[in-house]
Amino acid sequence: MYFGGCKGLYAIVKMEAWKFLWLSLTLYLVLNVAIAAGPPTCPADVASDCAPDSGEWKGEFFPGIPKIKYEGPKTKNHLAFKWYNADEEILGKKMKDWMRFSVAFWHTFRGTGGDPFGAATKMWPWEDGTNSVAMAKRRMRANFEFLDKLGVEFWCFHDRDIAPDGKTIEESNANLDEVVALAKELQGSKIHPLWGTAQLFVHPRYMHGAATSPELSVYAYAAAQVKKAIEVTHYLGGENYVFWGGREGYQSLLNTDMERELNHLARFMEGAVAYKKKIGFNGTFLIEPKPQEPTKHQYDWDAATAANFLRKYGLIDEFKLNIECNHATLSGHSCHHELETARINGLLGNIDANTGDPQTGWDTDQFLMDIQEATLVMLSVIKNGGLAPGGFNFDAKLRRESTDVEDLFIAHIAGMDTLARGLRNAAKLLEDGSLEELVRKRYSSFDSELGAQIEAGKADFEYLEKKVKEWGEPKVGSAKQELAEMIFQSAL
Ligand code: XLS
Ligand code: NI
Ligand code: NI
Repeated sequence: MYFGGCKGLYAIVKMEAWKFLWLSLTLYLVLNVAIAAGPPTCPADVASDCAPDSGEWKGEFFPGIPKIKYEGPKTKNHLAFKWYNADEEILGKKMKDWMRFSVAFWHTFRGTGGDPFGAATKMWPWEDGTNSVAMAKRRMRANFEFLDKLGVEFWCFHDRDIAPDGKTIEESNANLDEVVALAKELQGSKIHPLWGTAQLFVHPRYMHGAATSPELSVYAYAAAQVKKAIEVTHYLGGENYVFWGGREGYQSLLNTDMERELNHLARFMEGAVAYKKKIGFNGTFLIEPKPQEPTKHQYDWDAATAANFLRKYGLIDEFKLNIECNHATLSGHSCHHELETARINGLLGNIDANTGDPQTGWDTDQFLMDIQEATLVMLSVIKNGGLAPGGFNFDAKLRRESTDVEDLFIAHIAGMDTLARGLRNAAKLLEDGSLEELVRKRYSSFDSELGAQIEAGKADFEYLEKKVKEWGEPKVGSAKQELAEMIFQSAL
């Protein structure tokens, strides 16, 4: 403003030298104060070093990124939704209510791109390289700006990714309380956790397991940690609580008492249920099956194994399952298979939305970008009547080689669009009805009187033998698999 026009310049030239110097100095000071008082922002570019220390920072973390809006399939804007239109109704329900998307704090804000062979590739501009409480709080602010810009109302966390571990459990709990208090403030009334969980796999004390550790003091420590994690999830208004047993399993059966470990695991779950009821937490408890990694064999191998565990120990009414697509494929199933197994057992509670790589044998946690897979996933979700109080948690991370801050947005947008597209396709298929009709026809012989008797458990083997003698050799029809695939493809 001062040097804004020709008039201003002319006046300065006419000024005496000392006055000019004095004016420049004042101006310099005024500008400096003004800059220091404004909220610092962080250019969305990893090369910028704008976080030299871990002081609290309330500026903008993603200054170049607008609020993400729906622009429709034709848009060329990669920072817009093409298929996910939050308030649009599909089969009588808003898209956002079908999806209930959630950002996974650990991948999005703690993921470094490091792998077993290489160092971190991502050092986000707001990170100062420490694991301090101040840094944790700053990161929490980044999380809420991210959620707000993406238009997502849920987030998921492990206790130890949001706040640093302390030297004692009291110190760890105090750290967690400090960060959680800020999260509660930043959440406002619209945002809350889809679920919380305890990280029972990073610390060396858990190397033999947590609830299944042969060491009693570790079992107790895990119980204390889960107790606290349930408390903070409850405090933040979390709708679910997850148990993923990454170290609950064995490396060798020669040194393992599997029966005793499984009994301990069941006691642990009973303890958690009792505590949840005691404090009035109404969120759903979810078990997240995974067959292996990091442990060679994990007890919650897949949906059917987890269901059997819950039934055996009388816990089936207290839990549902959190199905992760990448875990499904690791267990030799498709994601669709795991979702259907959970659904028909009344256990489909939540989905960890990700996918693996067919050529890589581990949990690569990629964003789900396959429209066909998304359509199959959404067929199960619609048949389940939605997932609420569960939803879709993006347990997915950027590739090691994706290092721009905007990639965090692009990945989530593409993941949300893919599932939204899956929802649209699945709705089309169900409205069209031919696939369901094909399945119905395939079983139509059971729609007879005898079929009803069999299904009701009222046809004994002697009676069935009599019918076989009367009918002779059965006539078996076509499965129509290719027709089913053709119908399915036509909806994509
Ligand atoms: C790891 C799991 C983990 C859980 C939460 O493979 O997916 O991230 O979702 O502990
Ligand atoms: Ni997961
Ligand atoms: Ni996983």
